[in-house]
Amino acid sequence: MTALGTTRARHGSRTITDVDVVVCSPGRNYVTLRLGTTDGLVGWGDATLNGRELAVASYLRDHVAPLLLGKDASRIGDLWQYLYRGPYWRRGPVTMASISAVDQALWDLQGKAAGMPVFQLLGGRARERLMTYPHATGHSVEDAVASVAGRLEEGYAAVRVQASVPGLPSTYGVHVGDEAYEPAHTDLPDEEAWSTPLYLDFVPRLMKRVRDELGFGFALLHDGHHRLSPTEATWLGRELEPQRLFWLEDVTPAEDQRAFAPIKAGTTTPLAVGEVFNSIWDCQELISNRWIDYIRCATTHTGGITHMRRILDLADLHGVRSGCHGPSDVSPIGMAANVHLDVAIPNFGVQEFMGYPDAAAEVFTTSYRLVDGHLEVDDDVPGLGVEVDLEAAERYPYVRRYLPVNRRLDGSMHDW
Ligand code: EZ4
Ligand code: CO
Repeated sequence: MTALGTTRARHGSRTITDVDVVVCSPGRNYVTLRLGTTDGLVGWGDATLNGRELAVASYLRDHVAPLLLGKDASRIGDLWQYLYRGPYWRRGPVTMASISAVDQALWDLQGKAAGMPVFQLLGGRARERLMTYPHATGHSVEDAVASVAGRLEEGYAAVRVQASVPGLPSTYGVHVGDEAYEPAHTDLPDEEAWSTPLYLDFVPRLMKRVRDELGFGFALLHDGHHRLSPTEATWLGRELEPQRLFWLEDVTPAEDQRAFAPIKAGTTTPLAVGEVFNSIWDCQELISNRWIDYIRCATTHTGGITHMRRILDLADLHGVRSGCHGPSDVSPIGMAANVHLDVAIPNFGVQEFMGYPDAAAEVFTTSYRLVDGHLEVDDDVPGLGVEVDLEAAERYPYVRRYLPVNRRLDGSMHDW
């Protein structure tokens, strides 16, 4: 029997013939999907879920790959619906990272088949370059200020700053030793310590020092990493108002959308959230009620380009701008997907770019690059513009790494 609307390939179309999942660790773990088609094209997608990489690899290998073989690679929207509605069990980070990788690989293939970069398929270039923010960190306020100053000298127009909270043995977002900051550590989770009073006492002083010494001529950002109650978050937002932040990120655990209503009503410090979101259902209230200013979803964790476009369009309707998550744990493929969207959408805000371990450049080569603190993408490289060297990937096998956990000073669990 022939089903209506079947996604089986028709004559002359591009059929998916190979589905491979590669997990490699050039400095940190990445989950990469490779799709091959009958016309000899290869598309790449990113499914990296920091600390849970193998669950996504299994979802793709064991449950998605059999569904893709023989399908028409040009039907991006229909395959998205097939993978989202098909399993009955919707959403969740593992499922949505898997769908993201497929969707990115299909857009990559579509661009390569058309001979165009993906941003052309998304409506074309809307800006020449992207305001991009890196991380500045320090073990003291002085070090943090110097770190911000160094980033400004490199040409960045926006900088996120985090510094060690005095009295705590370690702090989120601060480098350890001379190494660049990386959230996940080898083997079992590090245990970090947390004190809300110490944090709240410190951050306003830190941000004031940055403004006092370096002025107001750049966008200043800070990440609260989901640790405050709505009341504490409102207090922090108010304290920071004189420093005119570009945004205060993830002030409260993100699954409670309505928690943002009193924060937004209580402070004029702009709010950003969304790096842990998986779908539009995680942020539709936040956006449609204008409780946030920036939506932080990453293309890798939110259903790929197809679904991100939907979120970003909803955001544009409500005056919310983009600030795609761009840590080192979104692979250069996922970063390329962010960049192609950023270049094309009307409501771009800023792009995070944490940078990558040196070894990652042996595996991934991109058509976007950092120029004077701003990301730019080539006009003439088709698809997402990322090349993946599978022999290099083989030199860096998977290494178990977990994100830290966070305990209050009495030993009980807190949000990390
Ligand atoms: O902790 O990506 O804004 N950036 C962040 C990151 C996240 C990591 C988690 O895997 O919050 O540093
Ligand atoms: Co963050």
